[in-house]
This record gives sequence, structure tokens and C-alpha cells, in this order.
Amino acid sequence: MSQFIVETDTPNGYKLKLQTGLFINNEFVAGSDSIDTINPATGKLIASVQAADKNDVHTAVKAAEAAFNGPWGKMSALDRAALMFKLADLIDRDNEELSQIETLDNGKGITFARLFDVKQIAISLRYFAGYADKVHGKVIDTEGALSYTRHEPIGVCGAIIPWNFPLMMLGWKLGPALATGNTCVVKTSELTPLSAYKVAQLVVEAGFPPGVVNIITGYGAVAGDALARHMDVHKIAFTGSTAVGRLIMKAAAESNLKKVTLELGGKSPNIIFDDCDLDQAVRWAHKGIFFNHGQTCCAGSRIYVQASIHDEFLKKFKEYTSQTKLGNPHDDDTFQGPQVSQTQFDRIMGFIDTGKKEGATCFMGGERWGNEGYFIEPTVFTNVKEDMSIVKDEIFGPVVTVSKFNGVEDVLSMALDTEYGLAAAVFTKDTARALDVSNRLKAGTVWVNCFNELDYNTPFGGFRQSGIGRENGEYALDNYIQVKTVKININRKP
Ligand code: TXE
Repeated sequence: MSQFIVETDTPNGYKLKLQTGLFINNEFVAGSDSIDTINPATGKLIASVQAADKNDVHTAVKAAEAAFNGPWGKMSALDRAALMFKLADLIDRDNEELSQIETLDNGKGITFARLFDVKQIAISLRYFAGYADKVHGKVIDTEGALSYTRHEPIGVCGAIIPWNFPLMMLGWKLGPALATGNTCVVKTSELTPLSAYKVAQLVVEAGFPPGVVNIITGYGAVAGDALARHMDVHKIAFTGSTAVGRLIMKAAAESNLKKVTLELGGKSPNIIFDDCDLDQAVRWAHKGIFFNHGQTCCAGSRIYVQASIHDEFLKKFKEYTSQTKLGNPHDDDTFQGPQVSQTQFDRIMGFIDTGKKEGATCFMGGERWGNEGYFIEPTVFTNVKEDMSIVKDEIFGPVVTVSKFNGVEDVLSMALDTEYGLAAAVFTKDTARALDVSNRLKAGTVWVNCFNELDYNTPFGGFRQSGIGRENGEYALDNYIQVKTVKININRKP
């Protein structure tokens, strides 16, 4: 394992030494191509890493298939769970190293990496490990026969994950897939490949048989597409843009009709009524949009405030936002670091320019921050029209629109006017109104008096074009099993 070692110091002097390479069959091997991964805080190269092409994907799939038909398939559910628990413990042990890698590669604040991202992957593994021996079928009464169902694993499961939460997304895919007895090939994002290599090392240390977990980096249109089209991959889980989600479904349809789950974009409305606890609503609304620099699929990027408190909300929101630190993501007190890449930076600045040109008021922010890296000031637009692109399109950055509304019907007509349906929120002290609005919102998650609160044990996914299927919670298991009916004749005659 002496090849492809990346050695680097973080800006705050943490020394990293990381084994990289395509992780196939518990070994780090060469790929057919390479990818430069960039530090988004400086725009400078961190390392060049191995990238998979179609043949490499095939090798990884065959390794996963052999493990499924071999040691992993024969292992008891309790032994599988024990390996998952062990991996979770190792991730917790190496929280600091993983956090440093995640912050270096992705740009997120180190405190968030430590307390959220790294913890979340360990939590997912533990939560789903607990299910490993509890994935039961049913006995179904059929005349003259005993019928029962078995919940069987699917086989080789592919996963294509994005760059906004590289470790957490890895956990959301590995947890339910492994617990139900499948093997995996995960394609990480070309923008943030590094932290998954460290997890791969821990997979070996935990004692997983070779081929159970394979992690490859590669370009979407090459490695991602090859995985989505592979005839021996029988399920694909994707998190990313709605545009690529369509390509994944197409690839599945054109190949072997593999099962598809998609977790896609959003433009989530955050509705703030005048009877809410305003100070709390301001804080949650801030977390709703600016957490992870706005790079969150469920970000509350459209804030609707009842007219009577609109101006006061804006004043408090600006005050609160101005207090949060934007800067070096390796500093403990940084709330907002850089956007992930030059492409994302340009895309977001493009939306900001369009918002200004279309006549919206840039109430705060709207500019690049600093001279290097991909930092953008937290940006708030007011006086927006509902058909403006800053209101309609997913910006995926620290940009929010604030609109006024008068009553429930008024705000619902605006909130529901979107192709997305990932999340929504309502702030009010009136329980009846909270329930009524929650029921009428078309979204996979509705938060009442909070925002961006994700739990490993509640389902997460989208209505409308925000996705198909649910991750997290017991519901996620359904994506990774196939149901077999066995019928045993007792006294039926042909
Ligand atoms: O996403 P892509 P990008 C949204 C967000 C963002 C926009 C573009 O609005 O601004 O998408 O980001 C792989 N076949 N989200 O371009 O391309 C790719 O390699 C198979 C929302 O980074 O969707 C990566 O691993 N795979 C979001 C993954 O798809 C392909 C998270 C996501 O990249 C592929 C990220 C192809 N043809 C972006 N093309 C969320 N829902 O959280 C790309 N990929």
C-alpha cells in the first residue's frame, strides 16, 4: 500500500497522510485516469487522485458480486452487524482526522465536520446495523398452503454520491445496503474524493471481507454512467442534481431496469407567521439557508414572512447573519467557508447577477468575499417576483429570497408553485394552523418551528421532482430488499 499516498498540511498545520487509489477488493489500486482535487478555500491543488473508467467500474462490480456470492452472503446477520458497529467505532476514533480531511477537501467549517458530518456516518452505520437481524418477512394465510415472504438482499448495489456531505452520504448509502446483506460499489464525487479513502482504510481495519465495500472516484459521465448502466448492478442510489437524476433513470431503463432511488434538488419554502417566536424563527431561518453555505438539498431558500412582521424579521435576520463568521474553514469558530468549487462559485454569482438585473433588491451581501478561494457573502434578496429565477431555481449557495404574504391561501399558492418538493417549514404558535399548513404542503419533510433538522431514524426524500424513495429510518430498508413469496402446498390438489 505504498502507492498513491497523499501527504499535506492543512492551513492550520494539521498533518495529513492519506492512502488513496480506487478501493476495490480491500486494496487501493490504480485507475485509468486521474482527477485533481482542489482546496476550495485557496483554489489550489491538494492532490491528484486515481479515477475510474468503465473497465475499472466493471472490476469493482465483479469484486462486489464475488463477495455477495461468497463470504458476505454466507455471513450471519449478527456478524455483519458486528462489522458495521466496529466500523462506526473506528470512524468515531478517527473523528479528528476525518474532519480535517473533509474540511480541507470540501471547505465546510471544521466544527460542523466534527460534530455533524463525521458523527452522522457513524450513526447511520450503527442505526442500520441494529436492523441486520430484524429484516423479516411475513406468514400469509393462503388456503390449503403455507405461504411466507422472505426479504432478500438485491445483490450488488451501486451508489453515486455528491460533494456537499461526502461522509454523511456515504453513510446513508452503506448503512441500509450492508444491513440488508448487499455489497456495494460507491462512486464518490470528483470534487471531494478524499474522506472516503480514509473510511476505506477503516473498512479493512474493521475486518470486512474483500469486495463488500468498494469505493471508486471518477467523473460522473464516465464512472457514474458506467455504474448506472452496469448489467450486474441491481440497484442504484443517487444523490445529486435533478438533471443527472433523469440520466440515472434513463441508464437504468436502457440497461437492466435496476431499482432506482433518487434524492435530488429542492427550493424549500420557509413560512413564518406573525404569531411565531420571532427570535427563534430568525435563528432557524438562518440555519435553514446558510448551514453548509447553502449547499443543502433541503435548504430553506425561499422565506415567506407575514406582512406585519416582515420588516422586523429582515432587521433581525440581517443582524444575526452579520454576526456569523465567514472565513478559514479550519478555524473552530467559522460558520461559513467557501463554496465547493469554481464552477459552483460561478453558478451562484451568476444567479446573484441575474437577481440584480431582474430588479430584485439585494438587501445584504451579493459579492465575493476575500481574494482567493470560492467564498461568497451571505446574500438576501427582497422585493422579488415569484417568477424570477432566484425564486424558481435551486441556487445551492448562500442566497435566499424573502417575500411578504398576507394569509394562509396567499402563502400556500406561492409555496406550492415549484417543481420541487423536498422540504418545507412553518413557524407559528397556533397548533391548528401548523397542522393544517403542514398537511397542505407538498414536501417529503415539513418542519414546524425548526429547520434543517435531520434524524437518522425518520425518512427523508422528495415529493414531485425532488426524488424517488426515502432514505433514513426503517423506510430505507425497502430500497435494498426484494420480496420473495414461498408457497408450500399442504392439501391442495392440482
Ligand atoms: O451535481 P451532479 P453537480 C445540485 C445543486 C448543484 C447542482 C450541480 O443544485 O448546484 O446539482 O451540482 C455524478 N451519470 N446538487 O454538478 O452532476 C457526479 O460525478 C452518473 C444537489 O456537482 O448531479 C457526482 O458524483 N453520475 C445535491 C454526482 O453525480 C453522474 C447535491 C452529483 O453530481 C453523471 C449535489 C452521469 N451522467 C448537487 N453526471 C443534493 N440533492 O443534495 C454526474 N454524476
